[in-house]
Amino acid sequence: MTNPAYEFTHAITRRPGTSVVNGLRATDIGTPDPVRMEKAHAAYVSALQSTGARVIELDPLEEFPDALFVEDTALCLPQGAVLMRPGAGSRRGEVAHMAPALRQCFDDVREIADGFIEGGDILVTGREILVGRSARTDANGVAELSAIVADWGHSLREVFTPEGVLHFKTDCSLLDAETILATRRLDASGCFDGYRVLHVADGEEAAANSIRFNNLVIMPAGFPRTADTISNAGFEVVEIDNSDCAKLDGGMSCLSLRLTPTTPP
Ligand code: CIR
Repeated sequence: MTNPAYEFTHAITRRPGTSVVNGLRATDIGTPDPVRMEKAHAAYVSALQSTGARVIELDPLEEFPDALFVEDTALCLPQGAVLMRPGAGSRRGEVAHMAPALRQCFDDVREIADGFIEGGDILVTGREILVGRSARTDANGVAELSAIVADWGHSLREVFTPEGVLHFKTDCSLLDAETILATRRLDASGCFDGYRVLHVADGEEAAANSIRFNNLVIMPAGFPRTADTISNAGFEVVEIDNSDCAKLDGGMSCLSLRLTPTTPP
C-alpha cells in the first residue's frame, strides 16, 4: 500500500542561480555562498534519486533569486496540480516558469487566481490538507485552494502559523501517516490533535522543516538530538547541508515538488 502523502515517483527541483545571493530573507545573517549551495543542492537531488524516484531538474532562473524554492509555486496531489499565487511579489513570476513542467505531468492543472498562497504553508497528511495562514498566504488563497481540493475529494483545514515564522511548514513535517515532526511552539496550538507528534529538540527548531520522501527522512545537517529522535522512531535519516539555504529562510521541503504524475513525462 502506498501513501500519496509521502510516496512519490517523481520530484521537481530547480538549480540555484548566481542571483540566489539576492534572495529574500527575514533577517540578514550573511550572504549565501552559491558554490557551496550548488553542492548541497546536488546532494539533495541525489538523496531524492536514491529512493528510486526520477528527479526533473529545471535550469536556474536568474531573474528570480528565490526560484530554487520550487515548493512555493505549486501543490501536487494524486489528481492534479494547483499553481500557487505567492504572497511575495518578487516570487509571483516563478509560477509561470513552473507551469509547463506540471502540465507535462498532469492533465488537470488548476490555479489560484485571486488570493495569495505559497506551498510552504501547506502540509498534506494523507488524512487532510493543513494550511497555515501566514504573511504569504491569505484567507482568499486558502478559500480558493479549499474549493479546488474539495473537487478532488480532499478536505482542507485551516490552521495557524506562529508569529514571526515564514511558513507553516517552517515548523513541521510529515513523517508517516500518523506522525508529524513539529516544534513545540506550533504543536502547542493544538493543530496536530489526533496525530502522534515528535518534537524537535529545544534549540533545534530549524530541523522541523524536513521531508519524508519514500523510504527516507531528509533533514538539515547539524541537529543531532532531533536526528536521534527521528531515527530512534524507526525512520531512515539522511542529512543535507542547509547552511546556505538557511540564510534565505529555506529548508528541505522548499527545494522540491514531490509528485506522482498522472501522465508521466
Ligand atoms: C522566501 O522568503 O520566499 C525564500 N527566501 C525562502 C522560501 C522558503 N520556502 C519554503 O519554506 N517553502
